[in-house]
Amino acid sequence: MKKTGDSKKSVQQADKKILVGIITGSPNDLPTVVKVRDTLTELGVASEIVVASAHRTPDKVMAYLDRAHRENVQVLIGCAGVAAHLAGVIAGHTRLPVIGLPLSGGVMSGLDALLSTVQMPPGVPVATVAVDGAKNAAMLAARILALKFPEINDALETAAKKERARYDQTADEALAKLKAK
Ligand code: C2R
Repeated sequence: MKKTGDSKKSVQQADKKILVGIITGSPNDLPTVVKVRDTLTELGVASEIVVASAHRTPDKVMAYLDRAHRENVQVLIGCAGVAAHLAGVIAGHTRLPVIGLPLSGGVMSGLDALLSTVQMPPGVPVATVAVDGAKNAAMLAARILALKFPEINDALETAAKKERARYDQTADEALAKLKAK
């Protein structure tokens, strides 16, 4: 039964137009980066992940940006660790809004990636979220899209209501649920 439901969902997802392009600097980043796609999927937003590096495969980054522009992708998310120039390079090659997701790892636990993503020169903004802030990268992309797509605004409202419900229970109810996990 579950299998049928899952495959239905993935067909629906496949039918939807990709609105968010998620580019990440290494296959090793994927365990964190996939959470961006998962959150967007929960909000009904179709996205795709492409592994490409401004340092190692700059031609692949440019080829993806060409395709993203042609296919009317609306928001781009650049994810990278250490010397994280990827989101900045993307922002230099597009007028689409670019969100930067700095990733932890390496000797500085993500501080290096945070600074190299956020400290952009004036005129080339990268809206940078917290180190490993996959959920917020997705939520910010959805908020940008919600300006244009009312159904995404509705999905954000529903998600906020669900979050609110966690705070409307008593401490004892919350404790009981935590113990049952
Ligand atoms: P490997 O684990 O593949 O050696 O990569 C990746 O995002 C990854 O976190 C180590 C780290 O290097 C990052 N990377 C960048 C860029 N390309 C890869 N910061 C870039 O273009 O900015």
